[in-house]
Amino acid sequence: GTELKSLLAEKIPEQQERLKALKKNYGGKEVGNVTAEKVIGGMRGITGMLWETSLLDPDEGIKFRGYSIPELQKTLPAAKEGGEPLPEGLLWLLLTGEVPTKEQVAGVTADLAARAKLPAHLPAVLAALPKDTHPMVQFSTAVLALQPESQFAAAYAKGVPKTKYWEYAYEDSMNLIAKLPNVAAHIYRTTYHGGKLIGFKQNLDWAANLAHMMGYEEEEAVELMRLYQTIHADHEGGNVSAHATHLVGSALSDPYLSFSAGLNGLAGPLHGLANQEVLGWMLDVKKQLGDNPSKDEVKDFVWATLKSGKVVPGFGHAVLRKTDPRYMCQREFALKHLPDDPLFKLVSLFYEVVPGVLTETGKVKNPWPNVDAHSGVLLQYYGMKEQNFYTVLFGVSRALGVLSQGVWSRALGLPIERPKSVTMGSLEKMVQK
Ligand code: FAM
Repeated sequence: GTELKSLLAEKIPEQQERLKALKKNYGGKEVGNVTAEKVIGGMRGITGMLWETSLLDPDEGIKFRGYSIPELQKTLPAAKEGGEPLPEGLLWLLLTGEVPTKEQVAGVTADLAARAKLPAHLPAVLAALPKDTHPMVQFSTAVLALQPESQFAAAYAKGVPKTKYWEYAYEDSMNLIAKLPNVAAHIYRTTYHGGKLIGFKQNLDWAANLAHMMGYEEEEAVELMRLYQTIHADHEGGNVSAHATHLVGSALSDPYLSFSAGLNGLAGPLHGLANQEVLGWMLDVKKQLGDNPSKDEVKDFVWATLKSGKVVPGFGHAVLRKTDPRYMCQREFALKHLPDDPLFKLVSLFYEVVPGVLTETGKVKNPWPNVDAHSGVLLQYYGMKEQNFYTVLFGVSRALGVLSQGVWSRALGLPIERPKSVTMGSLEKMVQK
């Protein structure tokens, strides 16, 4: 486990020098323009932040430290021959930019296991919430309930030098990432299975333990959890959960405070909650049109959704302009493990019908499916029917990306974020000049 931290410590000085040179030699260079439409339209396409762990190309999709999802599946160590990547290996890659060996991944698994124990007060905090509290609210509350153990907050209060911030951000991030499977499983078992908790199992990898503590032991379900935790880990810096985590962290709020902020953004129906919304929408289709509706029936249903002023969950994206590779790898998994599943057939039917309708609206910039269009169907197949829990699994994974970047943001000394806002009056003056 300490091998990861020392490799990271080796990498930081050269990147600090690189950023200093970039600022000194090219600081005054323009990188794109800002129009009134971008100011009004949610800063779409404005280049305005640094994010090292991943980069999103509108056509290629996500690259994690330069690796696509198929490349990760080929390159990262797996639990079994030809199996899905171990998320611990992705964590190593996101933090260091290097692909770890199987032994190095095992070291991270052991290090996280040693940090996984929850503090005694956590169950009582969650038990105090109303019974039907949404799992994402429970999850964000739990992360804040873990904040008293923040080493970053304690070190800052003691006045440690800036140059050491990244070390405390690293310790907090590893402690938090280690505890998330436990927290998620605790929420799942108390919310849906009468509070019958299943204990942490030594020498299981991080994702396998998450599945185990939730009550899923089937090898294929564990393989799905490894894939799921890998593909949701990061999606560059501008999406709401990454950006919120980044923004709050830039004020030197510790990793617990900033990740809780990121989770609150992930809980939005236009962002991470869409995976829950997709399942709800699919069950509506099934209820109304039965198990194998015709293309025309689905088309009418999609139009009805649009006419009622609702979005079609699981389709579209603010950056992507092609089908999300995170959708495609889930499709591969389904073709391999559950080719005849009725809900998978329905997802495939939506893939044939929905983009055409969204294109017909003339306003949707990306009519193709995103990661959320497929994820719930896979979880359902292995028995995880509680769709209101799905975004918690998304959040557990997203911690790998946003907390790794948080360590780097502190190491690079990125300043507090403070973009300029305008009133419509001042904007009118600017554009009417
Ligand atoms: N269904 C209906 N309308 C859609 C749509 C969809 N799937 N995607 C975009 N539009 C509409 C959008 O609402 C806007 O309409 P108005 O002008 O009437 O407001 C218009 O098309 C232009 O929007 P856009 O530029 O194409 O998309 P945005 O960049 O504004 O928004 C999304 C991107 C993802 C928020 C949008 O595609 C959406 O609402 N999708 C459905 C919800 C969803 O699946 N979110 C999950 C995204 C996923 F990547 C994640 O974060 N987990």
